[in-house]
Amino acid sequence: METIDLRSDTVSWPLPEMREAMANAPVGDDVYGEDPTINQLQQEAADMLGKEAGLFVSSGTQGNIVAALTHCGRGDEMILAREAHMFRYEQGASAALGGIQPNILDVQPDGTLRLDAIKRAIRGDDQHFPRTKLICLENTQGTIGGIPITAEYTNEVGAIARENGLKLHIDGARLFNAATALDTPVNELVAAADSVSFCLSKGLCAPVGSVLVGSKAFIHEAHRTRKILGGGMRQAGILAAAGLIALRKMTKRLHEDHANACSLAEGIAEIPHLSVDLSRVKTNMFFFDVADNAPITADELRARLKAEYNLLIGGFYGMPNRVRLVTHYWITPEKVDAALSAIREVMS
Ligand code: TLP
Repeated sequence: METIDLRSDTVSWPLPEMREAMANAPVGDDVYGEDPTINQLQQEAADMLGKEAGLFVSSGTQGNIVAALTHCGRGDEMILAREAHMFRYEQGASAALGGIQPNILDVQPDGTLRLDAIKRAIRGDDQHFPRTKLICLENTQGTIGGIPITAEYTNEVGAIARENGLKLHIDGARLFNAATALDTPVNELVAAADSVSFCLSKGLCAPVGSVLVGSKAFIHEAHRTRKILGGGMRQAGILAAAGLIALRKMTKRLHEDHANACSLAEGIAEIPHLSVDLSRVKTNMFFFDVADNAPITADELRARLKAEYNLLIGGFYGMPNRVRLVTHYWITPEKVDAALSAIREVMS
C-alpha cells in the first residue's frame, strides 16, 4: 500500500527532474564563492524577493539562527511571537548560541502581533534593559495553522522597526504559500523586511536547503555567521540545482496544494467527532480536533491510520486531541480522497 504522508510538507520528495539537475549541476567550492549553481540560486532568490543578495543555508532553522545572530549581539533582545518556530522549535538557539534574549508576545488569531504590544515591548535607553535590536515575524504563521500575513501589516511592523532603529526579520519558511494565498507578489510581501529566510525543502520539494536574503552588507556578515556555525559548504551546487527548480517552477503551483487542503478539510468537517474551522484553512496546513467523546483518541486514530492504511498524520505539541494535516506536491486529489475514506472508516 502506498504511503500517504500528511504530517508535514517537509516530507515531500524531490521531483525526478530535480534529481537529474542535481546529477548534472556545475559545481565549485562555495566557501571560495566559486560554485556557479549556488551563486545562481542565491541571486535568483534575492531578485525574486526584491533584495540585493542571498545566502544558501542548510535549513530554515539555520537561516533563522544566522539572521538573528547577524542582526543582534550578545545581550541584545529580539521581539517575536510565543508561537514562532524561532521561539518554540529551535532549541532556543538564538539564546543558546548568540546570547540573544527573546521578548515574546502572543500571536493573534490572524497570525499578527499587536502593533501596540510591539511598540510597548521595545526597550528604552536605560542601563537596566537589554537593547532591542530585532523584530521577527513568521509568514505563513505555522503553529496557528499556516495563516498568511499581509503586506500591509508587514509594512506597518517595518515602519515601527525603522522608527526605532530596529531590524525586521521574516521567517518565511512557507513564504510562497503566503504569497499564493494572498495573491500578492512575494517581493511586496517582504518589502519592509531587512532579512527573509525561506525554505526550498518544504512545499517546494527540494531535498535540502533554505535561502536567506537581505542587503549586500547583511549577507556579507551572514556569511561569517554561517561559517562559525559550521555551515560553510563546498560543492553544494548539487543541492542548489534542485533549489533552482523549486524556485522557478514549484513556487507557481502552490494553489493546487491549497485547494487540496480545502477539500481535505471539508471532508474532515463532515466526519462525526472531528471538528475543523474551515474559515482558517488558508494555505496548505490545518488542524482538526478529535472530540473528547469520540470512540477513539487522536493517538489511536494516528496509530490505526498508520498500521491499517499507511496514512501518516501529524500531532500538535501540548494538545493531545489535535491533528495537523499538511498538503504538498505528492498529495494528489486521489490521495485526498483515499485519506478521507481511511479516516472515515477508522472513525466509524
Ligand atoms: N517546521 C517543521 C517542524 O520543525 C515543526 C514542520 O514540519 O512544520 N520556520 C517554520 C515556520 C517552520 O515551520 C520550520 C519547520 C522551520 C522554520 C525550520 O525549517 P527546517 O526544518 O528546515 O529547519
